[in-house]
Amino acid sequence: LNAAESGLFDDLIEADQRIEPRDEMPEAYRQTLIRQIAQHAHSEIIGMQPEGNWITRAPSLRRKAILMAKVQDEAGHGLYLYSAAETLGVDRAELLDRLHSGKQKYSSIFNYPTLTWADCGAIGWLVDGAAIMNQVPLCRCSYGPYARAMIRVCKEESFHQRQGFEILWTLMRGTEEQQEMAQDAANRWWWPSLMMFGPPDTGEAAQGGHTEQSMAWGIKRFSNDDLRQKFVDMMVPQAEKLGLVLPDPELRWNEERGHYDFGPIDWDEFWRVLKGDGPCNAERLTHRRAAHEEGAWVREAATAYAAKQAARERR
Ligand code: FAQ
Repeated sequence: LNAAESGLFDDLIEADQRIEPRDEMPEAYRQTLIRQIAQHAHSEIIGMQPEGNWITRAPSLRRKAILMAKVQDEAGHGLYLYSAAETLGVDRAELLDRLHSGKQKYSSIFNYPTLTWADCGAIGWLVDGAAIMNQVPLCRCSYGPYARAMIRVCKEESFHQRQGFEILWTLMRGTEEQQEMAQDAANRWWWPSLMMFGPPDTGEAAQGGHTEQSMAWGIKRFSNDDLRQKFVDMMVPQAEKLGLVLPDPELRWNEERGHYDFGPIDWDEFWRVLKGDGPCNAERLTHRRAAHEEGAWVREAATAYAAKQAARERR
C-alpha cells in the first residue's frame, strides 16, 4: 500500500497533524522537503562566509566574541538541518555533493559582498530579520523534524537580529562617517533581503513555483509575497527608529491596504544571481569546496573514532 492509497497521509495533513519520518508519504512530498531543507542547510553553511570574513576585523573584542558565536550558531543550524533532511532517507554527503556541484541552490542573499563592518549590522538586522519572518511559520510545518528544528533555530535568529540592530544603532549614534557607513550598508542589503522570500507567486514575474503545492501540504504556511509584505511592514518602523532611510522612493503607508506599498523588485537580478552570476557566487563555492577538501581528514578521523568506540561497546 503506498501513501496515497492508504489515505493516512491526507488525513494527517487535513487534521493539521505532523508527518513523522516513518509515516508513509507521497514521493513528491518527500522530494520537496529534501529540496527545501537541504537548500536551507546549504544557506546556513554558505551564509557563514560573508560575516566570517569580518571576524578578524571586528572593531572590538566584544564584537569579535559576539560575531564568532553568531557564525558558530549558523554552522549549528546547518548541521541541525542536514540531520532533519537525513530523516527523509538522503545522505548528508550526497547533499553536500549536490551543493558543491551546483545542482542544489543556497539563498541568493549570500552572493553579495560584505564591504564594511556596517554590513555585519545590516546582515543581522535585515537578513536575519527576513530569515525569522520566513522561518517562524516553518515551526508549524507539517513535517515534524523540520518544524521542531525551526523552533530552536528561530530563537537563535532573534538574538542574531537584535545584535545586527544594535551594531547599526551604535553606528548611527557615532561619527558622520559611521552613519554614512550604516546607510550605505542598508542601501546595498535592502533589495537583496526582499528577494530572499523568493519570486512572486502570482502575476507577470511569477514563473510557476512551488508555493501552491507546498501550501496545500502544510510545508509553507504563507505565500512568498505575503511574507515579503509582512517583512516590509515590520522593517519600516525599525528603520525609522535607527534613523536609516530605506532606498525605495515608493515606500509609503497605504491606509486602504493597511500595509506599506513598495517599489518594483529587480527580478532579473534575482534570476541572474540564481544562475551563478552574482557578485560572489564563484568565490563562495570555491571557498566551500576547499573547506570540504581540507576537512577530509577530520571526517576520516571522526569516523575511525566512532568505529573504535562502537567496537569497544560491543566487546
Ligand atoms: N535564493 O517556488 P519557490 C538563513 C528558488 S536564511 C535562492 O518560491 P520554494 C539564515 C527555489 O529554491 C536563508 N533560490 O520555491 C542566515 C526554487 O528553485 P528550485 C535560507 C531561491 O522552495 C542568516 C525557485 O527559486 N532560508 O540562511 C530563493 O517553495 C544570516 C522557485 O521558488 C531558507 O531556505 C532565494 N532567495 O520557496 C544564515 C528557508 N527563493 O528549488 C546566515 C526555507 C526561491 O525549484 C546569516 N526555505 N528560490 O530549484 C523556504 O522557505 C523556501 O524554500 C523559499 C522558496 C521561500 C526560500
